[in-house]
Amino acid sequence: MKSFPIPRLLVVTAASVLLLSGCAATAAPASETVEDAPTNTVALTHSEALHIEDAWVKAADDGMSAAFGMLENSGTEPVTLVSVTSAASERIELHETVENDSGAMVMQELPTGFVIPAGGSMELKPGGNHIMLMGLAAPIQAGDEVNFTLTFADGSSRELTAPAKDYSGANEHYEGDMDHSEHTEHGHDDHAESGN
Ligand SMILES: [Cu+2]
Repeated sequence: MKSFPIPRLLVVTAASVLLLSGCAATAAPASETVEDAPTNTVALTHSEALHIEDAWVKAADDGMSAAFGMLENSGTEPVTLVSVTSAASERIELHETVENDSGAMVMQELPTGFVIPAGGSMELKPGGNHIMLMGLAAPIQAGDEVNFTLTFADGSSRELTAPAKDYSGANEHYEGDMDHSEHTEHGHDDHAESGN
């Protein structure tokens, strides 16, 4: 009895809000967030803006491998790839390859992920940036299709399937790890030498 007029008022208010939202076209439905979301409502997600060409994975029996390809950003703002996962590998990192103090090329994780500028591209290639597979779940053989999930800084994600192929060059970049120089000081490193 006493509650009767109240719901009716709520209905009218809600209807007004809906009408206002409808006029605001692409604005977010919750009115309190409209002012916080200026232009992003019409921009592409990172996942939508990124095109991936010629993706491939290096075939490997165990241990480490890497995935490569061309990342192209067709959007109007930078795309940041922050993480990659796959059932094919226990751990996956985004690596860059740099020259260390002694002139050797070593790879290291890029904590910021891969940033592809608006309208630009980034090539992942042996001896350069790459998606590092650390701890293969099973051998990856040439011809296998490897599935990845890519996650971006805006929270969007996408699947990527890349064929595996044999690649014998630049092995030293993948066989060596950050602790390699310490092993060799002892003179009896019995692993990780196949690339040299
Ligand atoms: Cu690496």
